[in-house]
Formats: sequence, structure tokens, C-alpha cells
Amino acid sequence: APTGRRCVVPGSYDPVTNGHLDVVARAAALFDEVVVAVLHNPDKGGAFEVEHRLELLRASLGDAPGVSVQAFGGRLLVDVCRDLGAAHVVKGLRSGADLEYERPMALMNRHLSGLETVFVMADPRWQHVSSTLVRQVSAYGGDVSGLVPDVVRDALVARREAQR
Ligand code: COD
Repeated sequence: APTGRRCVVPGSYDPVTNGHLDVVARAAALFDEVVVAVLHNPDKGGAFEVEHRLELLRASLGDAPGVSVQAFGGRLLVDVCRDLGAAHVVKGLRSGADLEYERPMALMNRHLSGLETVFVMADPRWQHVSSTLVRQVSAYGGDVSGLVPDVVRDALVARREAQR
């Protein structure tokens, strides 16, 4: 394989979950370098500030070799990938609904710049895990231990306490 192959694993990461971490680890096994890119999803209202999402991602990823984390405000994924010299993005698929959501984005990104999307099937352990559900469960007092890294659980609990 050619050296220096880099991929981008994009998302909102609001907050990072064990499902995201699984996708990043699997991307790191496929590519030499992984850039975890925190992007803006115009369909979703933000919960955690971007700086906090980055901090939680960095704490969760530790110093995994070849993996870095960056935020890219209101920019197109294709432009971010071009600037980073990445020809591939890696995404996780949990369900048919994810496929239908991802299909037009993958085709649009390929149309715009030839950017290819590589899909990995979500691990069954994390198929029911989304940032949205994790935020909801935690906001109403549920325990999200085991679905997200402990630092993320603690941040969610702190947020809930602060909002009471
Ligand atoms: N198991 C496996 N994979 C998972 C899990 C899980 N439990 N949870 C999430 N994932 C995957 C998702 O399927 C997704 O592939 C990725 O992780 C990120 O998920 P989220 O929810 O953090 O992020 P999204 O879906 O809100 O991210 C959407 C983007 C920010 C990537 C998208 O809106 C985007 O590219 N925005 C930039 C602007 C742009 O280019 N828009 C045009 C796109 S054509």
C-alpha cells in the first residue's frame, strides 16, 4: 500500500460515544493517518461547545498513534479533505436509516471532488448508541456508563447538575 494514506472521520461528536471510538479505531487499522474532524451539521442544534467536544475527544482517544483531532467550523467536508490531502472519509453505519441518510452525502461528496466514503458496519454493541440518545438519557437522569467514555459520562452529569 502507498505510504502516508490519510483518512478523515467526520462527525458532530456532540458528544463522542463508544460507537464513534470504534469507528476511529477501525479507520486507524485501514489508514496510516486518521484525522477526526469535528464539523458542523446544519440539521442539528449544538449541545456541547466545540472546544469541549475536542477536549472530550482528545481525552477519550488518548495518544493513539496516527490519530489527531481538529475542528473545522462551517466548512464543506470536501474542502476540509482537500486541505488535509485525504481522498477518503470513513463513516459508521448502524442501520438502514443511517444508510439512507449517508447515501446522498456520499454521492454528493463524490460528485463535488471525487471524495470516496468508506463505510464500516457498526459493532452490534454500539448499534443503539447515538450522541442524541446519550444526551437525552443523561439529561433526564439515566446512566450512560458503558456507552460513552467515563470522561464523557462525567461531563454529562456535570452539565445536568449545572442545569438543575
Ligand atoms: N456506531 C457506529 N458509527 C456511529 C455510531 C455508532 N454507535 N454513532 C455514530 N456513528 C457514525 C455516524 O454514522 C456517522 O458516520 C459518524 O459516526 C458521525 O456521527 P455524528 O452523529 O457525530 O455526526 P453527524 O452524522 O451529525 O455528522 C454529519 C457531518 C458533520 C459529517 C455532515 O453534516 C457534514 O459533512 N457536514 C459538513 C458540511 C458539508 O460538507 N455538508 C455537505 C455534505 S454532502
